[in-house]
Amino acid sequence: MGIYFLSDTHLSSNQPAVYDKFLRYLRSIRKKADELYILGDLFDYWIGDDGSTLLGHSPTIEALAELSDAGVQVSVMHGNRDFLIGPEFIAEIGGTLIPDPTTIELNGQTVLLMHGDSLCTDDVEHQRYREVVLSPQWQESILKLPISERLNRALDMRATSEKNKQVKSQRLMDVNQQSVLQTMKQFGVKILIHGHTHRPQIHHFEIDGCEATRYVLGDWGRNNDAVIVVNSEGTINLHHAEI
Ligand SMILES: [Mn+2]
Repeated sequence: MGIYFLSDTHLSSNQPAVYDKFLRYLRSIRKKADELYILGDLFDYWIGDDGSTLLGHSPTIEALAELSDAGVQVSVMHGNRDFLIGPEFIAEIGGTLIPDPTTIELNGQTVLLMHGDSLCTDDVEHQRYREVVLSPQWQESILKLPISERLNRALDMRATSEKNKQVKSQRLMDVNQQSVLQTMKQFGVKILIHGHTHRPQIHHFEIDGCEATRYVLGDWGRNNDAVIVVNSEGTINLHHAEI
């Protein structure tokens, strides 16, 4: 049995191969997982829980609900694309919405879980965007709009984000190490797991003379489907999603 972590599947009906792989992966872990943590950007965009059928996401809801029914504890964190995931979706899948950041205990050690974009502090523009879209007032005003209007806005935002990614430097879009250290110290942790940057990797460094580790999950779009599986001995493994 194990604890599974994944992020950045960016599910969208435009990417049927990724969608299919994700559904097969969920089925494959049903008998092996105790817990599944989805650390943001499960969906490429989300226009409110009432828009899930329109976007073709019923299969994901069903697959996650099946996982919950099988006894797997499913926890979902918002990413910077699917921050409008709400209580209705969470109830439908039988899961829990966890805040970003969240700490959990893993084999006697406290582990910090984040989506990761809040650590990309060099990208001032993204931090400003984050502040807007995470404000309850903004979210409330968006959710009041008709579904078609919400969809148009989501597609616009997605296009802008793709365009920005092409002109921003690689360094700008990665985490800022000072922000990593500061956040890990603030939460008193030596292990951090996050996604968002699409750079699956294990980084070792020191915090106050102690060994610290940052695990980065992959994105599923470009065959970067790096997930984390923590086995019953508590070993943390980062590897491709095996089906
Ligand atoms: Mn992201």
